[in-house]
Amino acid sequence: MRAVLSIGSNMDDRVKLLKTVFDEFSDDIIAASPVYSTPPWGVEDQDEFLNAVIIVDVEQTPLELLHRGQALEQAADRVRVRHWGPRTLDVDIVEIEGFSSNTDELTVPHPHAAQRAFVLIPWMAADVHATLAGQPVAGLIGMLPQADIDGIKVLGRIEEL
Ligand code: PH2
Ligand code: MG
Ligand code: MG
Repeated sequence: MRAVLSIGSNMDDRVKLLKTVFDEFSDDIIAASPVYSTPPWGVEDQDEFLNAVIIVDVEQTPLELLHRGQALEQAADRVRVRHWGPRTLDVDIVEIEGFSSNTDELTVPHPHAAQRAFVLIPWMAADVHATLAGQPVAGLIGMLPQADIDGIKVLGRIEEL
């Protein structure tokens, strides 16, 4: 099963926390974006995030994959004081090939992905031909406010940080 994961951190040692995800999925990663510095979206009075997207191929069910991401969040001593607020580590399933879900536990495709430059820009860096619910990600990026795109800065590949 092929899945697209968006990962983010804006607390503590952000690079180290993102690395825990790259390490966990090292045998499963098909493609990975560089790491980006991104202005906080939604709740703006918080620190900048580091974000990346990884595309994985796993022999797991969607819920098993979700729980694997949640275990990483817990290992990062995840705190989430506010909805959309600061967090040590966030591992979100953006999309799973050939699968959709709308339950309390798992909503896939991710309901906000199309509006989030910090998801779409790394995603396109990992896969130029990416589509979200049938729409090319490149086209979705073109519909975002320019200011959202301008705020996003590439830092480099995780191995170099
Ligand atoms: N995650 C959020 C809310 N806002 N902003 C940025 N830049 N990056 C994120 O990963 C992020 C966010 C909720 O998960
Ligand atoms: Mg999130
Ligand atoms: Mg999340």
